[in-house]
Amino acid sequence: MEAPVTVAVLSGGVGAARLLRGVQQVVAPEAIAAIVNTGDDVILHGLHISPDIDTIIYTLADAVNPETGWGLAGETWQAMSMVERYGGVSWFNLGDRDLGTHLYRTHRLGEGATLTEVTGEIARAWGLGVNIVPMSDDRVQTRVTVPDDGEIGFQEYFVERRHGVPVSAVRFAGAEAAALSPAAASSLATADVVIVAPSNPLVSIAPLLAVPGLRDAVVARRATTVAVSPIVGGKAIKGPAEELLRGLGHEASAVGVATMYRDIASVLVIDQVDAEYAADIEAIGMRCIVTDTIMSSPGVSASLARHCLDAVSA
Ligand code: FO1
Repeated sequence: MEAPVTVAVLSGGVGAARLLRGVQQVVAPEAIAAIVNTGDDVILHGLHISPDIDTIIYTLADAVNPETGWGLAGETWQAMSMVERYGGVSWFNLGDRDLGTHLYRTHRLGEGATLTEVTGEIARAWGLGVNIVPMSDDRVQTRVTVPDDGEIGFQEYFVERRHGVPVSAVRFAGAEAAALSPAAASSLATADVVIVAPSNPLVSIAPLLAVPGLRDAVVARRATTVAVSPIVGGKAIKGPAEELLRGLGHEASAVGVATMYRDIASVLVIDQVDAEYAADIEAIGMRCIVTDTIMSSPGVSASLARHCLDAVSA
């Protein structure tokens, strides 16, 4: 790919962060916009926490905890140990340095800054060139319905209950009233290529598509939109995608992902493991690219990014 391109990546958490690490090896960071899900955001201890934004920023800054894919490497937990001593909320582990991010974000939001503005300040403070763009500056809350407790917040499901309970419904509270962020709107309109990152289709990509205007902006340029399947061999690389898909009546496979994405993307990139499904995916009306999608190294991430760009470039 010769000509300099601009790329927008519809992003959730860990899978998106790994793909973005590959994209920035192939495209100038300043030419990349990560449009990030904020449905995972949670207010705890009076602090506004944006997990998917922070996972992406910390990963691109090479500061993320490599074991977990979230939070900072080399953390200490003194503040949380004090909260625990008092019997406070301690199921959501916030490291001492990570807390500084949430203190700053909460302070700036309280001053009237938008989430887009404060996210830009935090990303620049980590020296990032990639544009990290919240899907909206308005609150959107992913809420899931589980047995016994009814509807709970995403983090209460994912972390407090270790996503160990069945989910019968997912809702994005506030989405219908949320405004697509201006930065997200302009990057979706002007990017040469849009990549749907290998994030959870139901709780990371779906909240993005629920923001009015975002889905239509992607559909309008379906020919230059490529999705990477987060399901490999019927399983998610990380997180509850497989159980969520099954529980909500979707097929937990690359073909199932194709049926979910065929209206918004013209190409689906799948792993070698699922090569046998390429014909089924093409029968659904998407071009199918088979390559390594398990991003075990920055080199694989870069190769995957290049396959995505080449798949939809003139
Ligand atoms: N995930 C966990 O499984 N356990 C945690 O204690 C936890 C704390 C946490 C703190 C800050 C942050 O930005 C993310 C954190 N995550 C934790 C990940 C978070 O639940 C994300 O929403 C998931 O990675 C899904 O995107």
